[in-house]
Amino acid sequence: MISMKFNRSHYIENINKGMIGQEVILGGWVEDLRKMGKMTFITLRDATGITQIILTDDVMKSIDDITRQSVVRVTGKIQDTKARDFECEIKASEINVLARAVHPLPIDPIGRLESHIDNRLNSRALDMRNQKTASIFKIRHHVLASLRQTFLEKKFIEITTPKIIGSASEGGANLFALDYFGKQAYLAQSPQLYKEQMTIGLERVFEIASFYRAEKSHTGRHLSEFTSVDMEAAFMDYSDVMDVLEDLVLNTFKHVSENCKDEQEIIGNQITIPDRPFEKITYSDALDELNKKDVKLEFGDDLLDSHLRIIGENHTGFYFLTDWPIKLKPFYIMENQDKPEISESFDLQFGYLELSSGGTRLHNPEKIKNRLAEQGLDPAKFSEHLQAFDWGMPPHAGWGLGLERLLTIIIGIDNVREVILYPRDPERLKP
Ligand code: AMO
Repeated sequence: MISMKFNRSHYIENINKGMIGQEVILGGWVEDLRKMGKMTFITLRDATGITQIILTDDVMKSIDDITRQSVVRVTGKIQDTKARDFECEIKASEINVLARAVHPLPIDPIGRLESHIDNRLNSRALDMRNQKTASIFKIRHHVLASLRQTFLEKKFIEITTPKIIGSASEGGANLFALDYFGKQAYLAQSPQLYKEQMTIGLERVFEIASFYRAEKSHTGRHLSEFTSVDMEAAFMDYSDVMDVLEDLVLNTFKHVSENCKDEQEIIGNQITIPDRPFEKITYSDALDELNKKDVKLEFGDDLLDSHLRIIGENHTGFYFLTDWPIKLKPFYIMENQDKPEISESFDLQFGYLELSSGGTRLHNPEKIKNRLAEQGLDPAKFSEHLQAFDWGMPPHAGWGLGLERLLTIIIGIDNVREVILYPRDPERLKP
């Protein structure tokens, strides 16, 4: 007899026909429960799989009551089964209810009854027993692992920059303000200034972390707290960092396609690896395309969601939208040496959806000061940042990629709230 208090002898995925006759202790959740004559059949799920448990009335008598989704520990012997869905089953000699699930439950975690996303988000932990939801988060885990692996192979160092900051890092008004021991502080919208500074010693850095945007956007692609994948590299320009981004995206697709086969099947979305190289179209090309569709824009006009949707009709997969007008770009983006009205910048798009933006950065502090002033920002407020530019700032480039947006493409859904555990948006601050 194996004696363990809570410990299991096996995960369900490790039980097989070759073990018939062996005694095991399993722990998990009662997914389903059916009484048939003198027998009770339980389907038991743990994080690795699902199996069938057979209980005789004698064993059932030892417990008062058992509800679906309760946590149980089962001791029993592996035996052959007639059930079609299982290769073997467990004949229980003992069952203990470790925690009872109180009914009615707020959602059906098996997903037989479709629940509204708001109800699922309000009961997110229970939603995680829905195999579709669990698969999304297993894929998210693999995407993060793959991104880190590719960065590592490319000799990038992972950094963690502050999320509480004393002044707006990129200008702009979309910051959450907070009181910091009587001083005004903000939640960081991106690691922009810190990641640039780090290139002076570490050369190639990346960060994967939560950042904050106080935008009242109600779309399937905006969150108030999102996960940004950021990189910055010395001695690279925007074309080099587009290559890095393309490698990262392709490696991620390959990794998920190979390592998440079950999850893709459960979600019902088979991943196709995108072709390389990703197409590159310039902002001016995009204007021409829009003009042909009778949308008249001038050079310098921003591309709105409605415009990107039109461009996305022609470009349905990944493509880079490059060479934006300098006046549409933040102060740290470098201009094209021959045509200063154009910037060395890009967005990575998937159809209409913007996944990433980046560019070559200015590394001359005087030019940065001029650009700050042009954009109505006070260079004095950036003095701590700018001092690093007097310490031997290398030419550098980088980008930021929205992890949740990328995940919606990989998973084939259209709402970022599905791919983050507890989304924060203008309406949702809890749970
Ligand atoms: P940008 O503001 O374009 O650039 O952000 C980069 C990417 O982050 C994602 N993103 C968001 N995702 C979900 N909800 C949001 N509210 C949200 N805001 C942004 C998008 C976007 O493409 N510092 C620059 C990057 C750089 O130049 O390195 C920046 O923050 O996918």
